[in-house]
This record gives sequence, structure tokens and C-alpha cells, in this order.
Amino acid sequence: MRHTILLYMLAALFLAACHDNVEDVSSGLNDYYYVERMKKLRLSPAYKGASYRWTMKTPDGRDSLLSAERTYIFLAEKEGTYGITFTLDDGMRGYKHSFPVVVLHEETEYSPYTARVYEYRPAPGQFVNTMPFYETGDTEETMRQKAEDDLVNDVMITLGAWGGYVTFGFDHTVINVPGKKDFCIKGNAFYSDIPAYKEQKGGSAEPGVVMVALDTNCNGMPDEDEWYELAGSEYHNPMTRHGYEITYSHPDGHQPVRDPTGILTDTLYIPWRDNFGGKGFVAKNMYHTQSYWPQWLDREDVLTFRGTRLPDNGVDESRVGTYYVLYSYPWGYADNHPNDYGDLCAFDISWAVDKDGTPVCLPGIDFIRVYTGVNQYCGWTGETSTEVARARDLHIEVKPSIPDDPLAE
Ligand SMILES: [Ca+2]
Ligand SMILES: [Ca+2]
Ligand SMILES: [Ca+2]
Repeated sequence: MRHTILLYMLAALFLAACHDNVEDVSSGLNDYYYVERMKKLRLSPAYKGASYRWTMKTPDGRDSLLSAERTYIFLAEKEGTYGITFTLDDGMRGYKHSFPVVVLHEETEYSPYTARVYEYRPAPGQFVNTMPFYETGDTEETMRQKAEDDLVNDVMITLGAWGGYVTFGFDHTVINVPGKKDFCIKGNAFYSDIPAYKEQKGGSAEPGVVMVALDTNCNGMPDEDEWYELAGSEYHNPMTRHGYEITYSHPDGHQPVRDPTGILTDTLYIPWRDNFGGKGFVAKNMYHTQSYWPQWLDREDVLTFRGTRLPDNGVDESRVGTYYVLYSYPWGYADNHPNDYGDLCAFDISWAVDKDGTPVCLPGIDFIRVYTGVNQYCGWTGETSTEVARARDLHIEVKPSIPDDPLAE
């Protein structure tokens, strides 16, 4: 008997899943839905009208407005039954339909961690081709798979110089819980051992800008979905350059030009130009001798990246080029504070802004993109590059890991 109910619920779930066509011949809306928590349910009525209202019954019996768009994406953090009403005004009789959405616990437990990498495109940099490791024959797809294996297993990958990025997601939608941070991202930032710098949260902070997107067309891919920047502490800093664009040119095989110390083995290695009249080079140093150009993109003459350029955060505290301190920004960036400072590595989806800087209210997100946010070169330490390991959804409980079974083989 239990089996029958389960099958019935699974069938209903299948019908209600995001990719499926749930339209019936009349309104396009069913009389009830089953959906797993943290999964999107796309409700799209067949009728067109002058205006639309989606409301939900609150526990005290009021109707709270969810949306005034024709299509509504239902998304819930917690299991339960949600009473939804759709009202359409067409200037005549109109149409009104109330139905329950039953939110169930997922059949297969979600992972709280990064589950998927959609795109990996680093800018040139001294760790490129080593994190992850490039081997002859690797393609954009095999490098994406390597980046995915690394992030899933909490292994650090590099994004290279300014603009280089990775796009990843989870096995569910990350809910934007009001008033709470929603996910965190691990990097390899650290504070200096020297107390004076440590106190100012200086050390190796290589802040990456974080963007988010909801899979609004529900096809599981970050394609036509709108991206939003999470406006961190420097978003309104007058030194921050929005609409920044940089183009790196493939190293042309010129004779390497060393610096007097010999630490930089080619100061003119990879030239770049930006759309603010700036130009410079990603230099090559003696510590990293491999190609800094993503080798699977070797046929590209140029690599162009767009986004927000954060102000430089590095200071040569030695004044002679021996000790650089890269200061952390207060909040809102990846690889900006040590992982032990969890709250400073965490992000609130409510920080999202559109391209004009207007805050947007997202119910949740499916895709996260991180790109190196600082365009800066610090002598022997090289270009500033954001590194990331796995991310975590803060709304999914992390199960304590099972201790090693001493009896197991
Ligand atoms: Ca939130
Ligand atoms: Ca999509
Ligand atoms: Ca780093």
C-alpha cells in the first residue's frame, strides 16, 4: 500500500518537474502539485490577461503577494503544503484558481556542496595549466570536467588574472532565505603572520567577484538566464570600475625580457589592454615556468573578459619589492578572507543587483560565477588571481562524516 502511495507521489512529482509540460487543456494549471524542497516548480497558465497575481495563504490566513508576472517559479526551502492562488484579470470575467503545492523531502539526499561545473575559463596566470593540470589533448570540455572533479572534491582551482572565471552549481537550487547568508565559498586567502598586518586583515587576499543566476527557463544550463552581481563592500567605492573589459593577447614568441633581479623571466610575456585606456603585461616568473596561457585555448589569439574591476588591494610594505601585503575587503568577495572566518566567506543572495546597480529579489539561485576581481601585479608574487575550492549551501545540514570503520578492508 505504501508503495502505491509512493508511486503515485513520484508520478505526480514527475509531472510537476520543471522540465515537463504540465499544461492541461484548460488553464494550464493543475489542481495540485508535488515537488521536492529546493526544486523549482514552473507555473505557467495557458490564459493571457491584462494583469496577473500569484498569492500564497499565510498561516494567519492572509494572502501574501508572490508575483505579478504571468509565469511564476515556485520554490520552497521547507517541506509542507503551500496554498497558492492564481488570479488573472482580462477585463471580463477573469480567472481564479487555487491549488495546494505539497513540498516533500528529496528522494535522494542533496549534497550541501558544489556538484557541477558548467564552465571554466581562467585568464592567463602563473597557476594556469597546473590547477587543474593541463595534459596534451585536453579540450575546454575535459578541462571543465577536471575543474568539476576538483571543486566537488574540495581541491583548489585558479582563475588566473583579472576576469578569469568558473561557473558552478549544486544538485538543487540554493534558496535565498530572508535575513540570512545562503552559501559560502572556500578560497586560499590568509592573513599575514606579522601582527600589525594581520590586525588589518592583510596577507594574501585575492578577491573574486561573485555573480548568481536563477535557471529561469528551467533547462538546467546557464544559458539565457540573467546574471546578477552580488554587490560586495566595494561595489559603491568610487575607485571600482563597472563595465570593465580586458583583452589579453597570446604570447607572440618574442625574446623574453628579464628584470634585473632575474625573478621575472619575461616582463613582457602576455600583453593586455582594457577599455579605460590601461595596458600592461602578465609577466612570467622563475617559479612557474609552464605556459600561463590556457593551453586548451592555444588557438585563440586573444581572450576577452568583462565585469567589475575592484580597486587594487596590494601594498608593497617593504617598499623595496620584497614584502607585499594584499588587504582583505570587508565583505562580499571570494578568496578574500581565510576559510576559518566562515561568515566573511559567506554570501547573501539578497546582495544581488542588476546591471544598473538596482537590487533584485531572487527566490534562489542555480548558478554561481566567480571571477578574479583585481587587476594587479605584485612583483615576485605575480598577478593577483582568485582561487576557489568547493562552495557550500548553508541551508543544507552537513551530516557528520562517518568515521573510518576499522573492520573495513
Ligand atoms: Ca539570504
Ligand atoms: Ca537556463
Ligand atoms: Ca588566492
